[in-house]
Amino acid sequence: MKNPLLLLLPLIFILCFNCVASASREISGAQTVSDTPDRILVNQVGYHPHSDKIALIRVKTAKFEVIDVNSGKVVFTGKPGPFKYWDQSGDSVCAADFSAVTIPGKYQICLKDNSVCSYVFEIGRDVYTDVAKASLKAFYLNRSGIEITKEFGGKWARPAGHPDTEVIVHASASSEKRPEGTIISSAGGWYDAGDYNKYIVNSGISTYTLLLFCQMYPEFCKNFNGNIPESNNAIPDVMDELLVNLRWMLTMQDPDDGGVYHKLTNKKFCDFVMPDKATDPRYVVLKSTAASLDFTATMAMASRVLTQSDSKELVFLGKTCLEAAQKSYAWANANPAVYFKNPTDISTGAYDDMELSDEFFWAATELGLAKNDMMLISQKEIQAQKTRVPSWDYSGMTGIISLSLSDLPKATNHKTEAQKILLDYADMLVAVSENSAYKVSLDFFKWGSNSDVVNQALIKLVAYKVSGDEKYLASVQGDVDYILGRNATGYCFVTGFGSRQVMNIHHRPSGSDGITDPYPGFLAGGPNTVVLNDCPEINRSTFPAKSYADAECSYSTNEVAINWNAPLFFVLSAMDLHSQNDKIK
Ligand code: 9MR
Repeated sequence: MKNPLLLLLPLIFILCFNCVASASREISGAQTVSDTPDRILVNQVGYHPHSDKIALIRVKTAKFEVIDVNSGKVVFTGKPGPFKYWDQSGDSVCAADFSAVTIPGKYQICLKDNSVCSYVFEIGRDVYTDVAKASLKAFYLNRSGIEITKEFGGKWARPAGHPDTEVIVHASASSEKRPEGTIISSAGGWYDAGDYNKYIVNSGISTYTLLLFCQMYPEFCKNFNGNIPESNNAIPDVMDELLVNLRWMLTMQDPDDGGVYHKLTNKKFCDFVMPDKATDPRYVVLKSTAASLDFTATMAMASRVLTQSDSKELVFLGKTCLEAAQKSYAWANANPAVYFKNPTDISTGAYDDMELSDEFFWAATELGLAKNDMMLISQKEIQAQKTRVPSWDYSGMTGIISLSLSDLPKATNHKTEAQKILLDYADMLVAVSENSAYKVSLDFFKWGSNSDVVNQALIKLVAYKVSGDEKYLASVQGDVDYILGRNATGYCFVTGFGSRQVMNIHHRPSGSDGITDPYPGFLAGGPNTVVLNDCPEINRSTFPAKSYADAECSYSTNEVAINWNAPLFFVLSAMDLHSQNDKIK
């Protein structure tokens, strides 16, 4: 168990969030300052030399100073903008623009003769490299069925758990050739989140996001070293990592009829124990329309990306993926309304979705692009998609992204239509962030709100790729700043990074390994008011943007998940690349 005092921290944080703490402390390399960093919110990891740099100040002040912590010298003095209220956080902040500071180094922002100072942050070219690498390494750390070695997992090394070579066909998934109780093998893949189950719907969007990254930034992928067991093979590490899950997904298709099991799961969520100690039986549950469609789209996208590879093995796998996609698509069309609902004896995550027109659109789009057959989708269907961020229950936007980036001559008209939708949406997101007190596009806090922030950033990065307009990058910077500390809670939301770190994620291995530090590189779900009573002892804020608890019990705000880390990796790496090239095109 972790230090029990740590469990009290969230409570202390919530009680003291708005109070004035004034104890003095020494920051290494800096002069003694008051412990008041919550009053100046910064990106705690840092900024690229030429990016926009905006801190948020919560106290009234005529000026702010940027101090080089090594020399103690003031390198910039500025005047904050006007106070702006945010109804989501219930407080007002003013913007302190210090973009003029471009020399790499370590800095703090201070007010009033250093009586109030921010956390120390860095300005540097590779400032996101480590956090981007950690966010991909998190997938390795969450791999199912393999040992995490000391060489690649460091102090988070652990024995293998969940071999999933003997998985039981649940009654809901029973078919003629695979009746209830049949044993199948479905090994590998990633654990979904803080639980040890594996869900096709969520795997689909997560794997697609990493495939999209490989498609958009092939050169970056070639040079990227993720320090995973496969790093020495000829395949880029990002691809190696996503192949772990793609190969598992293939095992979830019933070879007899092409339908795809919705999930591989225990009957109920297990206790907080390490993977090798979690030995309850595992089941594949109901073949669903949503799983079959998301599987179709992901496999079709994989076939497009893999067949571009120099590796014969991957080209062959790409063909296998396309065949699998065609079979699952046929199954979904023959079974268009098998909506998932947990059977009465199963209570793990449902990923249940009653609106599947967007999944049908996505599957048809990806299959059309993979087969060079655009007859599968109409302009009308493209126009019918909602402008919402990609999510496990909304696939319209993933289809729009794929069409926007297509080079197929036959898809020219579809592409024009899709790009228009995408750019209009991205423009709307930019406008919201420009007007927002906290400089983000997020204005609605769902479960996993942090993933909405990084998915909004992903949309802007696609818009930048399509248009070359730099305004999108400035807005992405605001999203990255938010995730890394410039948010209403004051936490850096990626484990292992920042000055105010998330310590108690709802993640079974992190909670049961006896190590104080959580597994690094994971994005915490983030504030929301969807569920307020997950920790009976903690009264969370009723303001959505502050309704967060760094407590293990807070599954609704402090869990981690593969569909949240995939866009995190995407965005941090794209920004890292931006600093190397100064342009992401
Ligand atoms: O991310 C999912 C969120 O959108 C839903 O509102 C929530 C409740 O159904 O479930 C979340 O997904 C969880 C999944 O069901 C089980 N593994 C952990 C996921 C993250 O919390």
